[in-house]
Amino acid sequence: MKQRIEEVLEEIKEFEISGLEKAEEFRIKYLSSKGLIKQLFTQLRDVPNEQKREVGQLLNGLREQAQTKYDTEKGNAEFSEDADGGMDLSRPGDKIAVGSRHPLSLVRAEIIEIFNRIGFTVSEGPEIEDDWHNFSALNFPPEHPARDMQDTFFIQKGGEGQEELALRTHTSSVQVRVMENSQPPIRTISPGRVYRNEAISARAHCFFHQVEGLYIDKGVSFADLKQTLLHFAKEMFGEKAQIRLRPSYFPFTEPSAEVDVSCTICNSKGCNVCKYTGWLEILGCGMVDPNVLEASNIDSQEYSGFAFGMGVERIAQLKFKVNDLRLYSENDVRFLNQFKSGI
Ligand code: 2NL
Repeated sequence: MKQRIEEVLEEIKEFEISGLEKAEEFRIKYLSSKGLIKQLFTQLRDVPNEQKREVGQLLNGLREQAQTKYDTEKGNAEFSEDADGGMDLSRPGDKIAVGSRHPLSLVRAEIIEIFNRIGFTVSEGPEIEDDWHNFSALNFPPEHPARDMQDTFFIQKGGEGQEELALRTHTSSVQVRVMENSQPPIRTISPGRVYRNEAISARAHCFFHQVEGLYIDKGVSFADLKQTLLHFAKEMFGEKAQIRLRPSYFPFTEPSAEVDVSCTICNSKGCNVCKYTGWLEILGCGMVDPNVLEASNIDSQEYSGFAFGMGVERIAQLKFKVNDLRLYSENDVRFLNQFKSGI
């Protein structure tokens, strides 16, 4: 019996396991319930009692060796089959989902590029503003409705020794800072998020995105404003685009106008987007009120300027035919995935 165990031990040592099939062959031959080692254990019954202990120990050692060899070699075989034979190297890789740029980012970038090309730089500023930069410096009278809780998100009511702070309602506040910190010529646009205290619906939201423009120098005229905006409309909506100006009112400009672009959807023939007028409103503008220049220490006798402000959502709506403002901030991938261009 001892000799038989020695022989099997030798056999096991010499057995070459070169792959998963061989490993299974080894397991069946030595380690399975009908395998050699199990048989030897059965024969332990016939071993004389005084040898039982010694032979039993030898058998246990044999089983342990076989099991260790099997575990190690099987592991090795699995590893090497994974690394080559088990893999189809010609299979295409897994598709990685690539995100897309948000339509508002695409349109904002396009607006910025158009104005960069004609010499406007970008200026940015805080979203939390004081009364001066958001209202007073822009010629808002003390009782103007925009200063009301209903229209503006106040975040700190000005008590004794405390400044009143609000979420900015337009990015003109950034341009006030530019005027305060530099002298003309000034040619700048300020893109950014602005806030209004409004109920959310398809046509209104409590925040939206603006790009405002400001040009101050000697002799800047309303004709310069008109031509700059016509250039913008053609760059943004195509060479055929036309604009028209309607008189309007803003506290910070005089005279003021609202600007329509010819309907790009029906070529001004009339459709339900332009409500059969042939025109779509895109922005507000005007000549900077002398009071606004003076409030920021710019001599209104020497300098004049124009300014305009547009909603990025509105421009994107016309470019991409978006019919509900809420789509911009809901992050529905069925909406966002439609804007794969520009990457
Ligand atoms: C609109 C109208 C406008 C301005 C913004 C402006 C800025 C300064 C001085 C004077 Cl610092 N004006 N900005 C002027 C006219 C209109 O925006 O409807 N925006 C969505």
